[in-house]
Amino acid sequence: MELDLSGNDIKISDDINSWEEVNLLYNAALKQIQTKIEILNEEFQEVHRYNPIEHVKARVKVPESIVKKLKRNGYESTIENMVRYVNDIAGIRIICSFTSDIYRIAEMISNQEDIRVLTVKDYIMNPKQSGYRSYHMIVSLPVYLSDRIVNVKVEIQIRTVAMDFWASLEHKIQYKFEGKAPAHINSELHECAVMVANLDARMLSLNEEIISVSTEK
Ligand code: 0O2
Repeated sequence: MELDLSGNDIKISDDINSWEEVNLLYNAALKQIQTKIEILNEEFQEVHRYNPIEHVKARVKVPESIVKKLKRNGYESTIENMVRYVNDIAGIRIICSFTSDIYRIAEMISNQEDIRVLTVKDYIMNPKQSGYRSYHMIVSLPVYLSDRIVNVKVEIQIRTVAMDFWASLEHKIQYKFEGKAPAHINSELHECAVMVANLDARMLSLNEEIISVSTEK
């Protein structure tokens, strides 16, 4: 039997009706995707003598945050609504050194045969109004249980170390001010985001120069 927790065509059987079940499935999906990313990174290291990934963080969203998100979007707190409307119950964040690594990693993930890319949001090409930059993908992948296969959604955020530094500070500030930070702080944060984008571009071009010198030798 194959169940689909990945799109609009959701068939939630009677046996997926508890948070524990949902938690198990999303944790399993995260473990699988983490292993895939580790393998891709090791293969890349083997072939190109270079690690595109600095580190990876994974988490299952806590029930309180899921309920808050549902409420914010006007949905009742049911298991069905969680699975249907909350795309980031399972979230993984991949941190790399250079902007070019982001697209390389995204492509390697999309090329995996059992991963289906549902949506892509490129906040690097199109930064958010806040200045936020990152590459987001919602993917689905099959989790194999003893009696069935369940397709589970995972949100993947890919960003550079510098983008991550900015995003975590901005997140802390917005949390502190409950999303209503004073205008001068928001504008300072926006300026910092532009500086981060420039820094990323300069570091990338420096790295490309280093690579071209070492391949000439
Ligand atoms: P948390 O606590 O990080 O989990 P969707 O999730 O697709 O239903 P949305 O908002 O359209 O809703 O998705 P989007 O734009 O892809 O953003 C999802 C996540 O990206 C957020 O999760 C944040 O982690 C991050 N993010 C988006 N915008 C910003 C920003 O301006 N600043 C920072 N620091 N992070 C951002 P959550 O659910 O908001 O929260």
